[in-house]
Amino acid sequence: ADPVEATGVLVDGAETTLQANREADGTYTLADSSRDMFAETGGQIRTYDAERAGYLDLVGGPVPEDVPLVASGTDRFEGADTTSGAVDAHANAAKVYEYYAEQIGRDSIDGAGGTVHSVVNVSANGADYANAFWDGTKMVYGHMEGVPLSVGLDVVGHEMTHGVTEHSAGLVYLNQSGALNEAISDYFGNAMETADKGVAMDDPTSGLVGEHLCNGEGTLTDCALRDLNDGRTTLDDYEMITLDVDNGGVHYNSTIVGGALWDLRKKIDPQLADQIVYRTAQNYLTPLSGFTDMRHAVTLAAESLDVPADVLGAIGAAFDAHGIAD
Ligand code: ASN
Ligand code: ZN
Repeated sequence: ADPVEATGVLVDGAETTLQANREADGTYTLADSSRDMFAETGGQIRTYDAERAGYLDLVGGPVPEDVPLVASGTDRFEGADTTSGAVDAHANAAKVYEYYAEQIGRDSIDGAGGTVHSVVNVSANGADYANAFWDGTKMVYGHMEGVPLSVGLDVVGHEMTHGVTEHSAGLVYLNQSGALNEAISDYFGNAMETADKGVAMDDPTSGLVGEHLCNGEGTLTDCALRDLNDGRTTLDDYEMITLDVDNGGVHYNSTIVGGALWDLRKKIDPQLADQIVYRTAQNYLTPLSGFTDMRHAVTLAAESLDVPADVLGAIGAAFDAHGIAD
């Protein structure tokens, strides 16, 4: 590898530095081997352009050989590499990598400096695929009304956190365990975005998920997919949804727990909250944990960090407020 700094134009028009690779033929590719651990592991952050291939053909397994690593003849990535979402995906994957490395102490999705693969610009039968997902090996991103999903650091953090969760708690993506899986992804995606954008935790928009994906008018709240501050509680709001619909409502019931975690992050030192939630998923959950297990797991994780009593009190209050009793 021959690591170089390149320049990318983001969807919002701003320029950003991208870590790239200079290939033997003189072209530049979105392959970042610059991270400290990558020197030992050979890992990279790699970004590919599916060129509107159908997303279903990309689910599961390694990136197919006919899906190219994003390349440029110069050290600038712009034009089609911007509209595809590749520049934003590469820049945001690096931010998520850095957050996990520096704030959490985790090296990459697998915790061992493994390669991070992002595929942008997929379609649904040629039309926009208005979603993004982690498939067990890689992130895949479509467009929502023309806007690449990868522009959202909260979205990229959410998807990469699905990978982290898969390598730890392994929460089954159904019903309550699936909603916990979603809540942990929302939590870290939003933690990363608020830190990056300098949004205060008590700002009413801090809990919005996907609020920067909008194309055109509308407030951030109108644009958002979900709101961790939506105030939902289990007692009133938990819905038994059949498994045919959203895996039993994993994106619907998630804000009940995500809201409790977000309340906690508002009440205590956010970095301590991140450590507690991270350790919860690493050490105190099992694949079929539910909401009550989560309350106990968060408490145990906090105790393992020798937190003061007021932090334990804040955990209890956050779960109480969302209808999850001891
Ligand atoms: N964007 C969704 C998510 O990551 C995709 C899905 O339904 N799994 O939660
Ligand atoms: Zn998700």
